[in-house]
Amino acid sequence: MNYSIHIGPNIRQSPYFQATVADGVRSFSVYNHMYIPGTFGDPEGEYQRLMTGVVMWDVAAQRQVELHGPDAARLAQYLTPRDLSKTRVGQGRYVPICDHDGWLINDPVLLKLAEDRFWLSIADSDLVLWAGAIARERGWQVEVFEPDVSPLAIQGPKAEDVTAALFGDWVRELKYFWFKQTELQGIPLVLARSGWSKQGGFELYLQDGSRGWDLWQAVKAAGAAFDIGPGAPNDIERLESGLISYGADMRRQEFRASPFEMGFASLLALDASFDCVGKAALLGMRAAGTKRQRSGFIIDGPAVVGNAAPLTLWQGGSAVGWVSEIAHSKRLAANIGVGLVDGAALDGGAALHINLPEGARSLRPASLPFAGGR
Ligand code: THG
Repeated sequence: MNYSIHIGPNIRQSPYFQATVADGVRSFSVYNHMYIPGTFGDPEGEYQRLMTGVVMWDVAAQRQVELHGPDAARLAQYLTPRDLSKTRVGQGRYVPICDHDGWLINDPVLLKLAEDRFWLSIADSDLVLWAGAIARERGWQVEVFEPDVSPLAIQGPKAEDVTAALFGDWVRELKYFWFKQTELQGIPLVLARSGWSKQGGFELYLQDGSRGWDLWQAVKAAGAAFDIGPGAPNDIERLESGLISYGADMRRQEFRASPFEMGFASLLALDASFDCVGKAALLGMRAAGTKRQRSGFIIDGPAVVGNAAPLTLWQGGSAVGWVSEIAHSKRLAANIGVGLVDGAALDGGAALHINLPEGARSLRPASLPFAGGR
């Protein structure tokens, strides 16, 4: 490869950037206009650590959109078709966000910090513009902005021990997606049981960007006894676990998908009395029924290398969907992938194929997740 992507001023550096450089980061991607580590040079070892030990990830690119003010709860509910009426202060929720036509434009974790204060911990799209514009157009009393908040994830079966060593045994009682405002050596942060893996763990939402280096070192020091190592959200593990990646699995325009297609039907409260963006369109989609569905795939042949996806999914000469990401899973001894496929193509049972750079490969549908987590 005779090209590289340079580090420039248009893309933001995370508060952990220098710490990850010092610890040997080898590649970055860009997410929410911010560099996010890809690998520290040992993808296999980083995967094994996540599965059997503990890893620390710079996920500051999971930016927060804060809603603060008398109409914050009203805005939060208007932004998502998921019912928030039973969400308590200190609780997080996975909330699909749709546009007015019912297509997904983000799938954040919502944190309710107070009755009048929320964070949307967003996937890779500019939700701050969307939410801010809706609030202003409606004349609601709520400030919408990106606060100085930068998550650091601790993931893996030993993540709880590391986090307890840092904060105390109370963290062991924290329920999934619940969080607490706390501090570490004077560094203000929100501690949540969450993270983009199914191996268990926590996310430390740093609330002072000038302390990124300090927080990274504190976690590294407490984790040393558990052989913690740096890593990044892992494509193989997320495919095995069936975790959704907005931007890869669906995206506004090019690869649009509805919450029904993505399997979020049970998260929608379309019969509740509250109004939300896209409600009419979603009711229409529900009445019309969904043709496409999210599915896993097992891809035949030798181990796939690299990541050629997104790929058109073919049945004979007809395009019947697309595969958004593929990888070879050693744990499953199989090539796996996820995508969206016409239900009718599955009913027919006729052979499916994708075209990899080296040639066509047959594949068959598989249910998600491929593998269990913790
Ligand atoms: N943590 C935080 N912010 C995030 C992510 C995260 N922002 C970007 C991205 N990830 C948002 N998307 C997701 C997608 C899946 C999950 C969380 C955020 C997830 N899903 C579980 C599952 O699918 O099994 C649980 C969903 C549920 O119980 O409702 O965890 O990871 N801070």
